[in-house]
Order: sequence, then structure tokens, then C-alpha cells
Amino acid sequence: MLTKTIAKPTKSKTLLSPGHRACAGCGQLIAARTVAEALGPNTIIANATGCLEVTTTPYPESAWGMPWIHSLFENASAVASGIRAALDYKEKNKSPLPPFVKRGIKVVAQGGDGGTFDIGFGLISGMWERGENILYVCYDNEAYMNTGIQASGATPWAAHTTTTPAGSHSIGSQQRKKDMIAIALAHGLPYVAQTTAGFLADITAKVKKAAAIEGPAYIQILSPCVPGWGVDPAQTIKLGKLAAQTGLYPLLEYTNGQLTNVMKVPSPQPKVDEYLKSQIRFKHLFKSEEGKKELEYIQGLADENVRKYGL
Ligand SMILES: Cc1ncc(C[n+]2csc(CCOP(=O)(O)OP(=O)(O)O)c2C)c(N)n1
Ligand SMILES: [Mg+2]
Repeated sequence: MLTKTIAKPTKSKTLLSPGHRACAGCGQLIAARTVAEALGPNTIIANATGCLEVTTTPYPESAWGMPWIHSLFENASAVASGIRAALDYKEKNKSPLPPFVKRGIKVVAQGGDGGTFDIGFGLISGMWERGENILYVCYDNEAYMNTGIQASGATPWAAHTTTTPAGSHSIGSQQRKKDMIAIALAHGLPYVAQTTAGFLADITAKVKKAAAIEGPAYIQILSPCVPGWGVDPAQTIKLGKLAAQTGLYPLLEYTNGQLTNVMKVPSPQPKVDEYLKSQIRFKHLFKSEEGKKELEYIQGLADENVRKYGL
């Protein structure tokens, strides 16, 4: 029957309602709800496959109180491009719209780090080349979490994942995190920003700015993952704050290619150990002399950011 094939709309008035299936303390859901509320209901979201999609739309339910579509892991940006083109065509030709569709709709594509840094990257790059008026939001939890914590291009140095296991012959991942912010800037985007789930007001401000800009925008949000990082659900916000305050994952904003805003690190600058020690994915670093050297290397990465971005 038709009624059985239609997702049940949420009864809640919120744009991303509670009662979804994400873990307690999920940084990605906290960030996504903040993004949805900053965008408002006059928005269409195309979502890549990943925890955000899986946990919010278990068939036949949906936690989304706004227009939202899922297609495939790799093509959220291409779906968003199609939506943007159809809306632009209708606006240009003053074509009648269905009664539930308003004018001036914002189009957003979003996905996890795997869907953004790796698998969806080609189509995101095409969307940016074409200069389309679409905001892309990446919820970066630093691995392919939905399928069991495999390393992605966003996994940081020395993190334990199931494909970069730490052990007697390995210190965890031996790849440096891919610099997606630099890659977005290389496409000439008018707005590029980085933030974390520790600073919800900052997410709101950046999303509102990005949505007001005509043209492509990219926002990357570090989103702590309770099972993937091996952390206490009550620590999500604190970890989001520490990631930025140590200098490892700075709050940045670029307008027309220029760095226009950063959040300064506190004085004294917290050491990276403070951020890493409560995460099981880094626990091997605190057990050996070799691990100590890696901690020094990671501290160097944070210090390099402080110098590079004037934090
Ligand atoms: C083309 C393709 N490859 C792999 C998968 C399996 N898969 C589904 S979700 C997922 C993990 C997504 O990782 P990420 O984008 O980082 O989002 P997260 O779950 O971490 O939020 C994978 C590998 C898929 N659905 N399609
Ligand atoms: Mg991920």
C-alpha cells in the first residue's frame, strides 16, 4: 500500500527532532541539528550515506522536519546540483511552483568525512568548479564510523582505527589528515570555514553567513564520535572545545580566499595530551616511549597551526 512506502513525517516542530537512532552524545547529531536550525525550513538538504543518514531515517521513519533526500554515498553534491538547477530554472522562467515549494530556497549537501574527503570528492569538486550556489557541510568524525571505524582521508596521525590498528608493530594511522580546507580554497570558493561541535554558536554564525552568500560554500565541523573515538558521551562538547583550543583543529573562516577570522587559542595553550588522553583511539600513545615521541610530533602539528593561522 502507498501509505506504507511514505516516511512518517516527524510530529516535532524541530527541524531535526530527537528520537533518532544516533548514540547518546553524538557530536554529528548535535552539529547537524545546529546547522538545520541555522538554515531554517526554507532549505532542501541532500545527504550522503553515513551515520547521519542511517540514524535519522530508519525506514519508514524520518527525524527531519524539513525537505531532505538521500541517494548514494558518493553523489550528495550531484543531487544538490540537480535540485539547484531545477529551482533556478523555475525562478528564472517564473514557472509555477507546487504550493509547498517557496521561492529563494537554500540548497545544502552534507555528508561525513568519508563521503567528503574520499568517496564523494570527485563530484564535490565538480560542483565547486561550476560555482553553484550550494552550501556543503562536512561532519568530520575522522573515520568511516557507520561501517565500523575504518580510516578515511580525515583520520589524524597515530589514531587507532580498525584499518590502522595500533599494536606492537604500529602506532596507528601513519597518514597525515588531508587538508580539505586548502582543497576547497584551491577551488576559489567565496566562503570556507572550519569549526567544531564544541562551539555551537560559532556553527550557527558560520552557517548563516555561508547561506547568505551567492555561490559555493564549504563548512567543515569536527564532530566527536562516542564509539569511534572511545569517549564518554558527556565529553563531546568538551572535546570539541579542546580540539580547537589546543590548535589541532582551529576555528577558521575564509572570505574570498582571505583568512578573515580565527579563534585564538587560550593562554596558556592547552597541551594536545589533554585532548588526546581521554580518547581510546589514542590510548597506545600514553603507554610507551615510542608513543611519547608521537605525542611530541602531534604537539608539533598543533604548534604549526598556531603559527600558520596566527592563533
Ligand atoms: C560506494 C559505497 N561505498 C561504501 C559504502 C558503505 N558505507 C556506508 S556508510 C559508510 C561510512 C561513512 O563514513 P563517513 O562518510 O565518514 O560518515 P560517518 O558514518 O562516519 O558519519 C560506508 C563505508 C556505501 N554505502 N557506498
Ligand atoms: Mg566519518
